[in-house]
Amino acid sequence: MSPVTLSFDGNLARVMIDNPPVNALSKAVHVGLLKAARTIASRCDVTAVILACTGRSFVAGSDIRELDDPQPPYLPEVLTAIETSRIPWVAAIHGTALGGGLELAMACHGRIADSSAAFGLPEVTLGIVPGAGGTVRLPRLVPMTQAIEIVTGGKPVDATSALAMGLVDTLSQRDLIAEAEVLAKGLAAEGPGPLLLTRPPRDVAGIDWAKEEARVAARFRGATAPAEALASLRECAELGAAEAMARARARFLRLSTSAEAAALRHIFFAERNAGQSLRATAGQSVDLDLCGVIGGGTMGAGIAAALLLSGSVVRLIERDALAAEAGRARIAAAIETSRQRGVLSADAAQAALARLSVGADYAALVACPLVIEAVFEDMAVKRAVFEQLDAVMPPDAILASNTSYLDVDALAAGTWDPARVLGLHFFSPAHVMKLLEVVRGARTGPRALATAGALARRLRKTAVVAGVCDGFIGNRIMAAYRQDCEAMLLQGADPAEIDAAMRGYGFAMGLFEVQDMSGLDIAWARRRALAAAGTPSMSTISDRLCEAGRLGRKAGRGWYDYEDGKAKAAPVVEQILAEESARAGLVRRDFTQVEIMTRILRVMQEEGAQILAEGIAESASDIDVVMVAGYGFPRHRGGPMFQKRVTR
Ligand code: T1G
Repeated sequence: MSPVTLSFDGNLARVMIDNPPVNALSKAVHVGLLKAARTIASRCDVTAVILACTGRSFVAGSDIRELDDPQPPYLPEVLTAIETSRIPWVAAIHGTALGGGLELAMACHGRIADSSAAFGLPEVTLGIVPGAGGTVRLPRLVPMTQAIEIVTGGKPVDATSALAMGLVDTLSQRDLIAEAEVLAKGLAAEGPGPLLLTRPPRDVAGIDWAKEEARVAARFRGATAPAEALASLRECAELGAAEAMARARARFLRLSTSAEAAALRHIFFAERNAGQSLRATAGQSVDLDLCGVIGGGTMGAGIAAALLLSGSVVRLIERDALAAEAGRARIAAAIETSRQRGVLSADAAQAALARLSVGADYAALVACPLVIEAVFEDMAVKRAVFEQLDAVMPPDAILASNTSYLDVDALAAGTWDPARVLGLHFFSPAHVMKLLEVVRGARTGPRALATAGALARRLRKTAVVAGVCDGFIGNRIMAAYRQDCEAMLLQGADPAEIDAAMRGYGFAMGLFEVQDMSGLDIAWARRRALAAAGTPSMSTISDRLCEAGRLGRKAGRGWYDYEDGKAKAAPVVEQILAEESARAGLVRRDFTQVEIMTRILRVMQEEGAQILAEGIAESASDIDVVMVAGYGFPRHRGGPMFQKRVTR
């Protein structure tokens, strides 16, 4: 059964694509569209064509699964058949028109959209460039500066913006298909008009391409696709349409087989496959319209803000009224930054805050089907919270801890029903970061797991299931490579060399820059607590820095000295490294960037393999999702386990 159907209503042809879940352009859709175009071309009674999609959206792009083995007929052939039709085609767009879907719409002679539609060319997020004329047709519809942002940024634009820039002809007011038919009949009456490709690109005269190239390179450090996409746009401005199309297609085919494209396709599906076990669980989620949060510090406030932004009513409990009000202020600030970033309107922000109540009495939580604690990261403190919860909460409430490494089984063991206890490890800022580690305790039940899955979907987060161990998945891998980096410091490397190697690989910041930014004292306090509990954890160098008051950027000195906000090599640190190397009996030697990064990757991969072997992670791709979404691993590298697979 073809995913493309053709029907006739008088002299109007209707071409419908029905290829769930997102009407991706598969080979079968190409075949169906080509067949429909040829049938329509053979009919002398047809005067206009409507192209639309069933389901939730217009075409969301080529089927990504077919990109590494494309089969004819290829999309450009389909688009040419439509574009050169003597009968006008009108695309009726709802939902999203992305990638090949927008290229398909631009090959039509007219475009109408409903006001909720979004339009984009996200190919660069997959390590490729538009492969079916997007970089040649788009600048003939919209000004080049806007085409540059859409193509190199990969982000969608909304319907209002699309209308304003000329990407669509009109927005439907009531009935998209009926109004599309009116537009089509109007085009039929006017005649087909000049082909889009015969028009010049818009507003290219003032473009400083060298400046654009520098800007794109700086903005998308390490990734090649955005720069390649800009090159296609420049060719559109400087060459004829046919030559520019041919070059863009060649560039698309070359990039489709690149390591970067393979990595980005991997992580695209890895993110969508993560947390599958949460969807598969037989349990039933609790209602998330009312949630409780305990602790209004950075994490608690971020979690409360995320819940409020999702539409939930939130009850925040702190140790006293003063702390509760401080928590409210933090939550208000988080929602205000979301408003300033355009995530929500001023009215919606006000309504969100109106759904928040704060206090110091656990009794206020009784009606909450889910309570998330985010108090100080100390087992005794958290145990006390769970004891209080156990005393007041009804038996079917789910109790979650935001702990980032503590033993969730130990917390659960202190409650009368461990099945309702699990970990929900958010990443700061919790209302922004997409990753959520769902820590499944040995006795966590299906309702708790189903609730975690529903919560992740509600908050539009990517949930990864982790078993209980010190650090779960991400923090455990980070602890492993941090330990090896400090070993390299003793063997002769310096912090700047290690940070440079990581930046060169594509990390936004290196390990020691990150530590200085977040503060060395947090890990120091944990090491001292572990030592006091009889499980010392080595980090001699870092301990000496903290003892010397070198707590990081906030103290003006850490691994680096800071002057006017700029990091400089610190002679004190070099002295400490020399002393500690001597104390360890090591002769310091030089390290190359390749050796540093190879070693960091190997340690990540070995720890990841151990995490898999212990059943802490459900798949290697889940580990990649955690490291990319939560620990800065460069997305265009796909993750440490993907790198292990491709560089065997
Ligand atoms: N191909 C194949 N499957 C896709 C897909 C695609 N393009 N897009 C989504 N899916 C699947 C996804 O794996 C999931 O499957 C389900 O649809 C729902 O997706 C020639 C070459 C459209 C904004 O990059 O951005 O066109 O897990 O969970 O959150 O120049 O999907 O249910 O089995 O993400 O509502 C360009 C990618 C391709 C768009 C919807 N297009 N997709 O988000 O649902 S390259 C893209 C998205 C191209 C041309 C080039 C999002 C979405 P399952 P979801 P969502």
